[in-house]
Amino acid sequence: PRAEIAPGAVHVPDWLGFDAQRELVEACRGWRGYRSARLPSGGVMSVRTVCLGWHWVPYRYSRTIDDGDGSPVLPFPDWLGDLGRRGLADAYGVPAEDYRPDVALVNFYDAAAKMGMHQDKDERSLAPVVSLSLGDTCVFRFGNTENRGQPYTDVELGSGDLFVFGGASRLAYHGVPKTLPGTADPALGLTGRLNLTLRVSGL
Ligand code: MD3
Ligand code: FE
Repeated sequence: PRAEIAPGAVHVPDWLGFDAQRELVEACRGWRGYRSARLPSGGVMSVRTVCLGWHWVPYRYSRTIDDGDGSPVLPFPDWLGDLGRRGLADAYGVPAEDYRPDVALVNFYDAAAKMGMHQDKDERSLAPVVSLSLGDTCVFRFGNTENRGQPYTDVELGSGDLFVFGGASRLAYHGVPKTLPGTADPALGLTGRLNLTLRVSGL
């Protein structure tokens, strides 16, 4: 079952099987340095993020952890690029051998974390973004390209769900108003929610 929420925005529930989900949770646990990004406005994000390939600091990318100890950013593994290519091909139903994501933002949500409505426009490429969710279900809000408010559609994203955002949806406002604590399968060994977004930096 594959649902086109808007042109270029395709949701594939339960795309990753349970074993693959567990492996991905394990990989996310191995990446160190999750931190809450500080916004220039003074706010601190409630989501905790670790970056692979390029380091994201609102509102730019760099090769070093500029808001940390200045060390080089973790590498973006080949297997994760392969997973992103498979995701894009399955969601759009077309071959995607040219899709080469080089950044992953891995977001961890505890029971209280959320993400306000925003656009992803720090990438210099408008190639699609591939999103994978693990653990607790969340309410994902998919808006429009004009403003942060209505119209929007709320969609629940559960563990193993794939979502691809390309084409006319690439610059749509979106956010996560809440997670649903305690909805993860206990056998997954994850309290909270993880989301990986694979992107092409264009840098
Ligand atoms: C729609 N993450 O990291 S994933 C983000 O669940 C982000 O952690 C959310 O928004 C999360 O920037 C939502 C779904 C998503 C990701 C990228 C998009 C939706 C998108 C880019 C363009 C349009
Ligand atoms: Fe985003």
